[in-house]
Amino acid sequence: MKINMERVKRDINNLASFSSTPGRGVTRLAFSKEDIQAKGYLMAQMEAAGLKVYQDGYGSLFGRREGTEPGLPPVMIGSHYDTGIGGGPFDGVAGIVAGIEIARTLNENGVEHRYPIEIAAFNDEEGARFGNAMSNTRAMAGFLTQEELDRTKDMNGKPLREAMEECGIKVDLDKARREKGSVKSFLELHIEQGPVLESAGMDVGIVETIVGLDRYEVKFRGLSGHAGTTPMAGRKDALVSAAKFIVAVNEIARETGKDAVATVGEMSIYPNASNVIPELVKLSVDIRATDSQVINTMSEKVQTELEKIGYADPVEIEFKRGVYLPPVEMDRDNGDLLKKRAEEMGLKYHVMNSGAAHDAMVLAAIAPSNIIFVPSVRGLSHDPEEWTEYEDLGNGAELMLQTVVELTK
Ligand code: HGY
Ligand code: MN
Ligand code: MN
Repeated sequence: MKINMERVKRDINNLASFSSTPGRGVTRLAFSKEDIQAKGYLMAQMEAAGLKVYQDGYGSLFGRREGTEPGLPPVMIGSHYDTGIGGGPFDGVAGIVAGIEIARTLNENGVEHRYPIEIAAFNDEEGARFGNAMSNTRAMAGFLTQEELDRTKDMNGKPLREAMEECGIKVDLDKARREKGSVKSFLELHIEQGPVLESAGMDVGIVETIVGLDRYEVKFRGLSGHAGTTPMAGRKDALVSAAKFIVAVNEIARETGKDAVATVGEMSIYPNASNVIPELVKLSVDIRATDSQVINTMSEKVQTELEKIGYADPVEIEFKRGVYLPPVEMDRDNGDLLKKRAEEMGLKYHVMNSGAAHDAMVLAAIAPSNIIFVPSVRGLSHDPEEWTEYEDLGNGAELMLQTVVELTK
């Protein structure tokens, strides 16, 4: 039984074409035109693979290959199909494409299994448009509330609920929610998005812990004014205060050490004109570590820094938490199964943590969840140069296939 990598390559290339920044990486923001195109493509591939296709109350897409005992909870394999801005062709979709290819391979070999298999295509994992993250899987695990849904807007003020309805999704959180035990296991094949596997010469990674993630939005409000006629004394320059904060965030992570990281990745300036003193600056803060205590300490220091700047500078500061996800341990038993299968396949595997957040960290709340990493060339991701050799992706998909056959017996 062998995965057909030509079909995988075809799907990855077709999906990469659904991008709003052609020639500058893949940009497929949640609930955008490109999202609708990609979702339609995945639906068609699932149907062509003989899967029973359905959507849940949050618009997540599933393709079900029935088991001989349909009443049993499914083994679910999948990932997300949205991207960040100017991302690469593999982040997320590689796990969905591999899942659909596994279904085709099982069909071609006439393989039956007791437990049903469901291929899952989740949206809005990146949070690149609405500033949240893992919305679809948080809805599935019951973590996403009506309140969050109602207050969430994109950078142009478009409400999330409205953007979803324009994509034909009438949100029903009750119908999205799955209870603990309703999924036997969740497996996600994902690119590593870092340099570890490539530099260690490893074929696959088996993830033990996924970092926790604490995301904030901060607003600095000063006073616009003429750049030429306004004396320096008495200016209320929002960007100067924001700049002090950005440097401080970087310093806090550096002095924390261990695997602590903090990033200000998104920023908007109003009115953003060369001859006007900046009135309003909005920016994102992304704090991560594998130890929740380290995350909390960094978040506290960030808030203290804001208080100091607010006290010293004549600007108003608003600080709003976007999403908090604690660090998550992957399932040990299925992790051991992955190691055993990898050894039998002669694959060199590396047990490691994930510095990137993933849908598996949310679904771990309702099902034993695990991630298989495949190497990223030069460790690059969230970048148009993101690349994974198809031979490496094939190893990950074969390992996934062998493990799914075992888990669905
Ligand atoms: O941000 C992350 O870690 C993931 O790539 N969404
Ligand atoms: Mn991803
Ligand atoms: Mn990503």
